[in-house]
Parts: sequence; C-alpha cells; structure tokens
Amino acid sequence: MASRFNPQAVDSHWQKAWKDSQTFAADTSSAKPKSFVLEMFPYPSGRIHMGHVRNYTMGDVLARYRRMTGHEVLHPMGWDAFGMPAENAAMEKKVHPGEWTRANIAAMRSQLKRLGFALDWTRELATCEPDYYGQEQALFLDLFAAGLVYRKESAVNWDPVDMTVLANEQVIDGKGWRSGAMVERRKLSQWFLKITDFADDLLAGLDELDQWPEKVRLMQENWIGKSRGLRFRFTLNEPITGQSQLQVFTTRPDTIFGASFVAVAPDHPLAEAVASKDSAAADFIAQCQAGGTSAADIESAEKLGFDTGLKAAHPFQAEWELPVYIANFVLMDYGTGAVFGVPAHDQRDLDFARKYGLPVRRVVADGDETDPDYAGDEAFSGDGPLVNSRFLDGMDVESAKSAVITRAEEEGWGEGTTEWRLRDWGVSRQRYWGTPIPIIHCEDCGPIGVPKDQLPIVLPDDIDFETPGNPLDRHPTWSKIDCPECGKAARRETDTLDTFVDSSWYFIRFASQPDDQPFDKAEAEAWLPVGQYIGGVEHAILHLLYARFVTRALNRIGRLDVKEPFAGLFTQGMVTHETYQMADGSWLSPDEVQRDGADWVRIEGGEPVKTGRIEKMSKSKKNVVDPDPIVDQYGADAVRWFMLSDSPPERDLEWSENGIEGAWRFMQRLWRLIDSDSEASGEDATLDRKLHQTIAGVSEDIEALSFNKAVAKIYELTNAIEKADPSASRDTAVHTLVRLVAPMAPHLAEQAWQDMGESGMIADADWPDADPALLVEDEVTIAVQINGKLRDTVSAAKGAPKADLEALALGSDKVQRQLDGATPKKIIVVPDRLVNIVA
Ligand code: ANZ
Ligand code: ZN
Repeated sequence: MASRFNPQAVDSHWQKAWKDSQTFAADTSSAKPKSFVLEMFPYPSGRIHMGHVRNYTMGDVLARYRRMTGHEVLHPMGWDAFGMPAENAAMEKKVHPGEWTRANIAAMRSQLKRLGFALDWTRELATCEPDYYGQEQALFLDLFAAGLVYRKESAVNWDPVDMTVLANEQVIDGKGWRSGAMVERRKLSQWFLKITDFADDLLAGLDELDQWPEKVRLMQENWIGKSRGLRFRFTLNEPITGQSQLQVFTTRPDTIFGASFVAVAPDHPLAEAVASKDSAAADFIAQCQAGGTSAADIESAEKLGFDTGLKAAHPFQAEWELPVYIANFVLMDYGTGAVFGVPAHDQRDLDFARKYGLPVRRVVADGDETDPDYAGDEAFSGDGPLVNSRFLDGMDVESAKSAVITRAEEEGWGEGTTEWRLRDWGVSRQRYWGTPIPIIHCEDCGPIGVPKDQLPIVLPDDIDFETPGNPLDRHPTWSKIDCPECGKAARRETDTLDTFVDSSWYFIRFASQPDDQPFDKAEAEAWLPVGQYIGGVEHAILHLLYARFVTRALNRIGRLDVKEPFAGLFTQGMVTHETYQMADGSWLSPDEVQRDGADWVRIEGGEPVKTGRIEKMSKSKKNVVDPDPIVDQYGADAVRWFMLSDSPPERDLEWSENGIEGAWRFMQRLWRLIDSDSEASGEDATLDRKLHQTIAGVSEDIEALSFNKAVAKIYELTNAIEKADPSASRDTAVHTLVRLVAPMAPHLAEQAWQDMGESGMIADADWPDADPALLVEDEVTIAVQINGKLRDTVSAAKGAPKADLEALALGSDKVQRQLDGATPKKIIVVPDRLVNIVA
C-alpha cells in the first residue's frame, strides 16, 4: 500500500469501476425499501460552479448512506436545458442554441463525473430533447382535455423597436435590454394553467410537509396569499354607460371611514367609457401603458392619477362624496380592478393623496396618536383600536373588519369574500428555445390540441437569429399545417412553454421513462414522492409551487396517486469567497492575487489590492473559484470533504485555500491510519465505546443532513484511533472508519477497502451498526457540594453504591480543605448525580 494517497490515480480508477458495474443504476423491481434522493437539476450554462459542487455533494452523501443502510436508491441527474441564455448566445455568438446547450451539457457532465457522484446516469435527461419535451406536450394535452388549460388576453412587455415581446428580466429600468427603447404594455392572447383551482389544497398541504423548512412553507403560504376581503358597490353620482354602481375590492373594510378617493385601473370599463368622451383621459391611459408588466415595475413607478370628475357616495353616508380617479397602480386583473384609497393606512394611497391634495384621515390609532388629521409621510398599517370611525370606534382591526362585512351583507351593498393572491400560471413565451405548445389554430374549429400520434412537435433547426422577435413566428413553413379536424389550412401555435413547466415534472420522468408515454403510473409511484429534495432557496416559491401543482393536476386526472412531490426539502447555503479590488475599483479574481505579509498584491505587477467583503461567488465580482483545477490538484474527495466540513449545510460556506488544504491533509491522515493496520490482538474498551458512539452519532447526523457535525465526529474518532495502542479493537476501528467516511470520501474509501483485503466494493458494503450496549456511558460525573455549594466533581462508575460515592467525596482534597477538620453533620447522596455534605 502506498504511503501517500494519490487521487490522480485512484479517482478515475473507481469512477470507471462504478460505471462498468453499473453500481448506481436504480432497480425499480428491487425488494429493498426505496429511497429517492434528488438535487435540483442544473441549467447547462457551461461550467459547474462551487454551488453545484456543494449541492450535489450533500445529496451524494445521503444517497450513498442510504445504499449502505439497505435501500434501493434512485439518485439521477439531468439538465434544465431550455431557456433564454441559449438564445442570447445564438444572437451574440452566432451559434445554434441546441449546439451551444449540448456542448455545455457535455462539458458539465464530465466535470460532474470527476467528482465521483453516485448517480444513475442511465436515466440522464435533457429537457431540450424531443424525447423529453414531446412527452411534456402529451401531458399538456391531457391537462388541456381536462379543462386545466385555457386561453386569455394578458399583458406582455412589448419592445417597439425590436418588435418583440420581452421577458420581465429583459426589461431594465423600463427599457428593452437590446434596443434601449421604452417598453410598452400590450395585450396578447396567452395560455394559462389553472393553478388557482388548487389554491386551497396547495395551502392545506403545507401543514403536512413537516420535513420542509418552516421558512419555505411560510413563503409558499404568503405567495398563495389567502385573505378575507369585502367586495362592495359604490353608487356613482351619474351613470356611465348605463352603470350607476362601481364595485371595489378591499382587504381592509375596517378602514372605510378613512376613505378619501376611489380609483379604477386604466383598462377598467369605466376608464374606457370616460376615455371615449374625454381625450385627456385617453391620453392618460395611453401613458399608463408604457413601462414593464412585472409587479416590481408597477410598484416602483410614480403614482399617477386622472380625476374623472365622477363622484362615489360613501356607503355609510350618501352625502359624503369621494372623487373617482383612473390610477396607474390599480391592476385590472386583481380583485375587481377598482379600489377605495385610505391614505393614512396605505403607503401607496398616501403618496397618491399627497400628490393630488386629498384628505388624509386617521382611523386606526397608532399608540397614543388618534388625531383625525394625519400630517406624516409614512402610512400606519399596524393594528390598534379604531378611531374617528363611528360604530367601529374602540374595536381592533379584525373585529372592525367583521363588523363592516356584516353590515354590508345585512344592508345588501357588499359581500365578504375569500381572496387569493395566487394567479393562474401564464405559460406562453414568445421565444424559440422552449417546448412548442401543441396546439393548432383553425379559423373554423378554434384552437385544438395536436393529435397525440403527431407528437413530438419538434423545433425546427433552420432558424434565423439575426432579426429580433420570435423565430418560430417568422419561420417560412413551420407553422403551416392543416387542421386535424376539418382539413382546412391552419396555423401552429408558435409560443413555447415557460421553462418552469419543464422542471415541474422532471422528477416523475426520472422515476419512469417509457418511450410511449410521459411515465408509467406504477413505476413512478414505486419511487415517488422524492424522499429528500435539495436545492437553493431561490427556488423556494415558484419552482416548488409549480411542481406541487402539476403533481396535483396529474393526480386529479388519474395519472398519479401521489399529490405531494417532495416529502423532504432542504435548502442549502451559498458558497462565498472574499473579493479583491484594485485602487481603480476593478475586480481581480483569486488566482490573480497573492499575499504579501499581511497585505494582498496583484501577482502581475505587484500593485496593492484591497480585500473586499465575502460574497456569493459571482462572475461580476470575479470571486469565482472553478472546481476543475481544484479537483486536479487535490482530488475529488478533498473537495467533497471541504464542502461538507466547514459550516452547517444551511449556512453559507466561505471557500478558502486553507480550508481545502486542511481537507487534503485530513485525507492523507486517514490514509496513513489505514496503512497502519497492525493485525494486533487484545481489546481496547475505551476505543470500542468511542467507535460505537461515533457510528451512532454519524448515522444520526447524516439522516439530519448535519454533515458538518458528522465530520466533526469523524475527526474525534480519528484522533482517538491515532492515540490508541495497537489492538484488535484498533484494527476494527480503522476498518469501520473507512465505512463511515465512504459516503463523503468514496474514492479513498474504495481504495482502502480493497487494500485492506475486504471483498466487493465499499459502495455496496453495509453501514456499520452501533452496539447499543456500548453507547451507554459507564462513567458518571458526581457533583460534590458542601452546604449546597459546588466544591468539586469526581468520576465514579455508573450505579456505584452510596457508601462508595460518600467515600469518594470525602476523599477529595478540595473538600478536605473546605471542611478544615470539621466533622460533617449529615451527608446526602443522590446516586449517579451528587453528594451534598452538610457541615
Ligand atoms: C382599502 C385599503 C385600506 C386597502 C388600507 C389596503 C390598506 P392584498 O392585501 O395584497 O390582497 N387593491 C385591491 N384591488 C386592487 C387592484 N386591482 N390593484 C391595486 N390594488 C388593489 O391587497 C388588497 C388591497 O390592495 C385592497 O385593500 C386594496 O386596497 C388594494 F389601509 O382597500 B385596500
Ligand atoms: Zn378546422
């Protein structure tokens, strides 16, 4: 056995051995209990980064541990391969999105393979391949047939120069990212999935997800946003297009006596009616259409209004008239598209009221402050007793809400409602690199689903990326098709699906991937739900919600019995690194700098370098460390070890040269220890106990994903073995230690296992069992008190008789010094705990 661990030789040897024997291929027909371990699949951007390495290492440790504890494990990998970066690359580098994506996948796959992950590569999938997205089209058609897909007009970001629809992230400060033109809001007919049908169930289901972080459940709850509200009607002073009532929606009916205006959305029928007679109103509405469609764009835009001259009568006092505005911050597709404004208690309304000189009336007391005229510039949205509100005075906000709803219902001018923040999921994207929506538009038959025997609808390859806009729309022939029902010339849908659709069912396809359907029910259910899902907290809302929705939708149409896709969820912290900056503010990467005493300098040129904050690795700050050269230098196991050892997995991990070197040194220490296998005889009871406590502790820590704690226990055991004299116990401890580190440092463990003469691969070996008899401490610490004050502690055998403990306590030097010759009056002994001497 070589005395130095040489990962350059060992890593690739074992990676090949695992591959040749298909060690990690999951067998659905296995009788063992099944365990589905999944990390969020990566977007093929081109390179694996340290965040991936950390994420996949955690999942890998769990997957390998589960195998060793007798489970049949499914641990797959694939690629979330559609999306805009590929189209941007096509435009910038003149390379086809498919070519760019597939090259990236190849590069990242070989990077991942070098880390020795226990992955079932036979199930690898990429969402951009027809064998995946064709099955997604089949699922879409099933949901369409079940009435869970519909079409409606909805606003998009329109770039008037590039003549194209922009995604929200392509709108920067209200301007198109390429053209720099002011973006307009336009209406387009788009496809929606009925996630709101499941709002109640998605909310209720959160209660049962007890292996999810509380924080993520809360984020989902807020996103779904169930609230109680009131819809009610204001009577207008003059009817407009025959309507004398205007319906509004509020979640704060308690504030009704603080109302100072009513406002409608620019695309509300009332606004349109006013505009048809008043060109100033029409101009104002046109002005509102500029700017992005995202909630953030609307939130940050200046609050603008147009006074229609109409008046609305207060529901509790008809002579109290409120002006009716058209306002840019009111959205047509929320509530009723009309609101009443309460400036003292809503910041938006306050900004608006200050701008247009409207009254600001306080109706909820803020501590001692009850003055009806509010002069400040911060709205108070907290709780407090109602004031200046007639019959509501003195009530808290909740009771006042109920009181107003009750009155509205009794008097017939409004109804209490349950409102959801959750909207239906708009899945149409006017882009090329995505799943084509399998719909055909016929003038006579309307939109109809593509017959399933025509799937997959494959993306055309001959695409021109020179002109902006949706290439599918411009393609000369692709969209031309005859109507499958009447045979008339018709047109294919040229929108593609939001890439979140691709990632909302990939875990099912991992579990079962037949050629002729999206998945086989029984086979998928053999694995689902995913036992442990691991990924970044940036996906805590949308991805997880969409996956939960799609699973429920498949359940409703009878394709699956499970409803929740992920039983356990873990969100890991980020990998961070110090940043380095030159005097002129430009960033330097870690390999461009070096230490000079206590300072840092640029390697080339020697200029002084300022070290900046520790931040998430990012290209813009150049503080990225590429895994490849690190693996070259230290081997996969040291990298994996460092990823696990330094911080709790939910916290950020700071990448450091010292850290990786420490991990490397520990690999060498382990190796030397294994090399010291002595074939000695004799027992070492202390070491036996330490070993079994470590087995129990490491098992518990891995189950809880507390990898850093498991690592700390392995360090302790290693120290204990190093200090112990040769014995049979010591040899057992070394052999067992190899099994304990196998999930974390699998290459070293395989090599050691073989060199120690064990048979088979350690990946297939059993996890060691902890002997319960050795887990009990048989030494206890006894507190020795004099007159109730702690004076000393002594160790004694567990269960030692009272007389022995008394003798031990009196034998203590400290106790004798304190007693100073006095005879104790009484001695109280609590077995295994304490001795109190009364003097
Ligand atoms: C009066 C009021 C007083 C309101 C107050 C808030 C605070 P959430 O809770 O997020 O659901 N609103 C209603 N429909 C709207 C629309 N289409 N566009 C913009 N704003 C709209 O928000 C509900 C509140 O948002 C409603 O309650 C309404 O303003 C406003 F102190 O009514 B509130
Ligand atoms: Zn037709």
